[in-house]
Amino acid sequence: MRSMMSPRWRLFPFMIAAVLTLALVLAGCGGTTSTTGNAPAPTDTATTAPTATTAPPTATTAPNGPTASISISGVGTYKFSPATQSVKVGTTVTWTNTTQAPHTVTSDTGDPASFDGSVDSGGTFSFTFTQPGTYKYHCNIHPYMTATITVTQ
Ligand SMILES: [Cu+2]
Repeated sequence: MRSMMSPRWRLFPFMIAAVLTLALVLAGCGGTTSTTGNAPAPTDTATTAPTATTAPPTATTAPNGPTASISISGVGTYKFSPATQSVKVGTTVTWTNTTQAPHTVTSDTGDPASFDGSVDSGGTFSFTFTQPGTYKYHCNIHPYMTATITVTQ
């Protein structure tokens, strides 16, 4: 009885092995074909994404409108140069202190607008004139330093 059964039990593991290898081969083929078909999709979005269309924000500190320059000059006796200046509405005036002393750029009155800037040696002060009118100004440290800016339309 035992000798009759033994040949079938010996074949059984080989049949299982054959079925398993067949299943693995089929699964492997199906797996590789499906993944290669989906592969090239995400590369398209990466090429169109990062284009820098906006300019760097360096223009925020510089005025957009017209500009004018006035220097604070002199040795011992100081002055605004030029002492009289006419500009258009919207002009940004920049005072540059070329002397060794500190000064101020101070409006005489608040009409039509007031400004008061301290300018150390080598420093600058800027003010944008948005209203027409006559602006008399002076230096608080040296009251003899007087000047006028006329703003026209
Ligand atoms: Cu001064």
